[in-house]
Amino acid sequence: MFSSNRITKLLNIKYPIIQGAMAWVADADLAAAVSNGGGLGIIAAGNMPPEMLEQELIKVRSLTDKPFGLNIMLLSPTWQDALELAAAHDVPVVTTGAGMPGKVIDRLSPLGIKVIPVIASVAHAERVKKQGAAAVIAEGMEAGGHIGEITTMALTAQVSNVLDIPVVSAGGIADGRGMLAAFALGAEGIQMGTRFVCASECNAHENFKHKIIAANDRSTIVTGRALGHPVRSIKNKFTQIFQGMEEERAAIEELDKFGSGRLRAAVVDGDVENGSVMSGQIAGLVDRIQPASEIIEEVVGEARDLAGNIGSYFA
Ligand code: TUI
Repeated sequence: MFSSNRITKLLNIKYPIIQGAMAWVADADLAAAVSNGGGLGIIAAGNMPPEMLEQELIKVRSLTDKPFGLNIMLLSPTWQDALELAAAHDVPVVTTGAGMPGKVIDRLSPLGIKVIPVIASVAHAERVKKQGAAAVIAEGMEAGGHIGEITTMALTAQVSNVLDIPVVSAGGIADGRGMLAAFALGAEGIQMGTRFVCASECNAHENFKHKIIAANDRSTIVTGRALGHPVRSIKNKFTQIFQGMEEERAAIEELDKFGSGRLRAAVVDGDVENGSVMSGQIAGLVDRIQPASEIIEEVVGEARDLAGNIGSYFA
């Protein structure tokens, strides 16, 4: 159903589909389900205490014999612990987010661990390529969570133009149409987050999943620009108050304090009014909970059928 390309070969997977690394959401259960379905499942280290992360790394190997990845979020105070755990557990692939991954590449590449940074601009992409990245994930501002300023369409095409290493496209992709569009722009793989939140194997609170299912195209908002870390999430009581505070130029410390612990509240406790329901703009397209393997087969099948139809326009 998919021949192979540089991403499937690099990662040793069946389909070039990577599961987005979502803090508090992307655990061993979700990662194993995606990897067993032929994609690359990712465990998000996020702000996880190192002991808990180590348990997840042990658990994922008990659930799958397929390759998987670990995401290191570089804004986290514990990112160096995650780095050492990746080395100690010989994690096949490491993705990074929210910063420059030079130290991660220097530490892990000599061990044969493939490092694939998430980047949000052409300049970032060129820098991580020089630092030794195996591939990049070009993430547009349609994505959920911490984002850059460039759209997926503009970013994927421009990054693909300047890099000779493979490009994976992310942000605003949740079906086969998005996959095919990414390929047309020069990507050789896609990363999906929001769609995989609604996988049956995902342990995010039911309220969080239903907030995504109920969302439409205009349901998300970007807050946190004042903090220098813009974050996209679904509009709710929390974003409304936070936005008001930003408009009134509240002190950084006050905003930081107000925002602290909100993602966990939404994902773990299911408080989707006072918590941060991070989600991409494509949430409006996600309308049901289904197994990860079914999501993957559906996306690949749609892209394949559509490629045939579109090909015929040019016959
Ligand atoms: O990292 C993400 N998405 C995330 S991280 C996260 S946890 C969080 N929670 C609250 C505030 C901040 C973070 C939730 N979602 N995606 C990858 C990504 N990386 N998006 C943007 C970037 C990025 C930004 C700047 C990558 C590199 C970069 O470099 C800046 C520099 O140092 O030049």
